[in-house]
Amino acid sequence: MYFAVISIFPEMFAAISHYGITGRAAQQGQVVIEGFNPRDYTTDNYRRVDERPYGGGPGMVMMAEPLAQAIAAAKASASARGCRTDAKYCPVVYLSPQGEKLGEAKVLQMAEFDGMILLCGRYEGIDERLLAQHVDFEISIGDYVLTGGELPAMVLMDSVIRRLPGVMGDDQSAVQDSFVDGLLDCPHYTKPTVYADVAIPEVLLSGHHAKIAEWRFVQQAQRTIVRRPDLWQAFTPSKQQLKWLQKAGVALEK
Ligand code: 9D3
Repeated sequence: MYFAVISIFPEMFAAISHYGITGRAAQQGQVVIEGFNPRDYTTDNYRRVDERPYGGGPGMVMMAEPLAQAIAAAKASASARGCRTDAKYCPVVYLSPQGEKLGEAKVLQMAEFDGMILLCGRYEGIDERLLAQHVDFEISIGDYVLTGGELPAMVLMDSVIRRLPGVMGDDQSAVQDSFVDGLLDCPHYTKPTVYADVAIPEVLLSGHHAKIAEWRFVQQAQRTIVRRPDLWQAFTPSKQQLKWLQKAGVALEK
């Protein structure tokens, strides 16, 4: 999968290109991450990418032209790398507080693209005419205020890259995780068996795989009920899970 990032701080993306599972995916060529700095597409001596807003007010606004040039360069590179540049296959995505809030369903959809061009804003925002002409959709990562779109772009890339076939070490379907099955994760324990005078739950040492699966599911359910009643509301237990919940005395009325 191809990622172009349009950012005045392209060096920030070392965090995702060089470390951990995403770093390995980049090294192995499963993903290509390429930065385009709008400053490189300016024509003035100061390499200005921002200007004062028409109508007044605080802060600065990113100018359209350098961003348009950077997007054009990104599309040319995407094409040269065999990525179809149609919005259907390689959309321009603006990371924006006004965007649709990112969730695992959207991540899974986005993992189907050939690539994407991620537009990262700084300052107060971007000239609306650039957005209207070039942006296919907008994504927010949540309702809190950040200083720019780079960290949200990396959050999006990380969540998409780990859904690509062959990126996670083991069989992906075998990797149990929160949100995929709609519940929070169970607690995890490793060596030593006693730490700070606290022993691990005995069932985990039993070697009884069915009992362990049951214990883990009940833990997931209990945590989800307390911490994320919204997720519990949307969860439909299987027959087996219903039996486990009844046995554990977990109330089912929602
Ligand atoms: C005065 C109005 N500004 C501050 C409230 C608006 C504003 C502009 C630019 C707020 C944040 C930003 C920078 N943030 C992003 O570019 C951003 C973001 C975020 O701040 N939170 C969650 N998701 C995202 S995606 C991009």
